[in-house]
Amino acid sequence: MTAPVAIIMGSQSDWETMRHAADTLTALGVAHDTQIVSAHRTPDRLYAFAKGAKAAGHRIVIAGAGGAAHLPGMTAALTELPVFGVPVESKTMSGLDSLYSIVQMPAGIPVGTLAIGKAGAVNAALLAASVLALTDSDLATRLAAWRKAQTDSVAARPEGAA
Ligand code: RP5
Repeated sequence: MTAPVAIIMGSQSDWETMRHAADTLTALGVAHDTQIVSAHRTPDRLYAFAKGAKAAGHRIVIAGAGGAAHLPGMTAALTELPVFGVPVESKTMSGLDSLYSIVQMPAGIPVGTLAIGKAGAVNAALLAASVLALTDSDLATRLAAWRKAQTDSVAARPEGAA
């Protein structure tokens, strides 16, 4: 069976960020497929992936890219699947360029845009899991347990305080 979540990224250099999406999905028991698909360097690969993603059985696409980050928007233009965009932190502009490139979509082609960097990658995975959990009660149970463990891990007082 095809993985319900496809994680795509513009470059190998994005993996350091996007692996947090993959790790989070793994922790929740959500199968995912991970590919490098560049809007600029491999446009034919992008077209083939996005046009075929729904028929291939994917239900959600998480797309991470940095700089002039056209990957999430172009993917959303080519598929009806929900696309969550992760702005990868860039060296020159700390990811603000990535964020603006991804978040400022024209009306009609939505990209659900997350925070810059690791937090965005983790939250894209959690959002994907939340959507899938609407029709998967076992996943809903695992997601609730994940959230409870997170809550339980937060101390009432800061370590080192008097
Ligand atoms: C984007 O350009 C990628 O998403 C990456 O974040 C950025 C830099 O890519 P590399 O030059 O590191 O391959 O397309």
